[in-house]
Amino acid sequence: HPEHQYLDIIRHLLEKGDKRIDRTGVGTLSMFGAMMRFDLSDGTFPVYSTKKVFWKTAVKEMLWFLTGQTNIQSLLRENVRIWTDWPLATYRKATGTQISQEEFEAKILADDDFARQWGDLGPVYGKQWRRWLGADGKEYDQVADVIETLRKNPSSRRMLFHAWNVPELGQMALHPCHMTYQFYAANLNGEGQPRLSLMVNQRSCDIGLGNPFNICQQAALLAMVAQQVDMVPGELIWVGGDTHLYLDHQHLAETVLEREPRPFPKLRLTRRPASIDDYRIEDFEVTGYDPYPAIEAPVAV
Ligand code: UFP
Repeated sequence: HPEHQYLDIIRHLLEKGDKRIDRTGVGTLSMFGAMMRFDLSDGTFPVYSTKKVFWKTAVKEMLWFLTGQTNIQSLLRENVRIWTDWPLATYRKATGTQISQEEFEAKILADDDFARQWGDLGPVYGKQWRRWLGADGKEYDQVADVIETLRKNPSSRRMLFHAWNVPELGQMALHPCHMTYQFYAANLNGEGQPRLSLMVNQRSCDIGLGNPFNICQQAALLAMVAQQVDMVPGELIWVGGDTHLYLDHQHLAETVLEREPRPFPKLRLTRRPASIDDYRIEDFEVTGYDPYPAIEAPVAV
């Protein structure tokens, strides 16, 4: 089962991970250089089964990246709360108040001025993917450029988008973790549709909470881009730099290792939207997802 790739990384971290204090102060068991490959050509959607993954939230985050937005207000409207911790911490520090997450989110939703002042994450993924500001003053839509190249010159070796915009790193709530998305099309002259693969380079990976999310949202992206360029999904190849287990996620690690993976679900896009900008969560039909129970674990901020 391909999910054993994930479990093997977790086992390796528990047994041989390098124990260190990290930026968040929580501490991790860490390794450098990990890889997983998922064959998606039969419609497989790699949502791990050994703990329940809230794949809709992950796909909604991917759709939000694609809009180019960077304010949590639009995420909260979709009931996605995964980015709140960072602006909340900034707000608490700046004002010296102990406002609750619920109260803070309610204010972001209700008050546009408040959202503008406190809800923006800085130039994170969406901004860099869709509106990278060049030194020439122009904005570059890297996602549209990749799609155009896939249509016009699919054997190109230059089909990628990148979020590591050096001069803007300091303004981001979090430096990009999943950094580069590189595409590769095969079977361009054979029978049947070309196969589109995606390799993601993730410089830093929280294996307990981040990775299960990242893998399925990256598979969702591959499905959308493939559909837009009339190809079928091939492989998702995931490469991790500093791949780590937070020390307060050891219960999560031990629990998933006790569970035998169940078959991955299938993904079908129920319609063909006009462009990469027109997908909605309702377009993702996932069947056969039968996970073990979710495992609560704290996010390191
Ligand atoms: N992280 C992920 N995936 C993500 C994301 C963050 O694993 O999509 F946004 C984790 C990795 C790391 C932390 O534990 O967030 C970022 O911290 P740092 O910038 O110090 O690497």
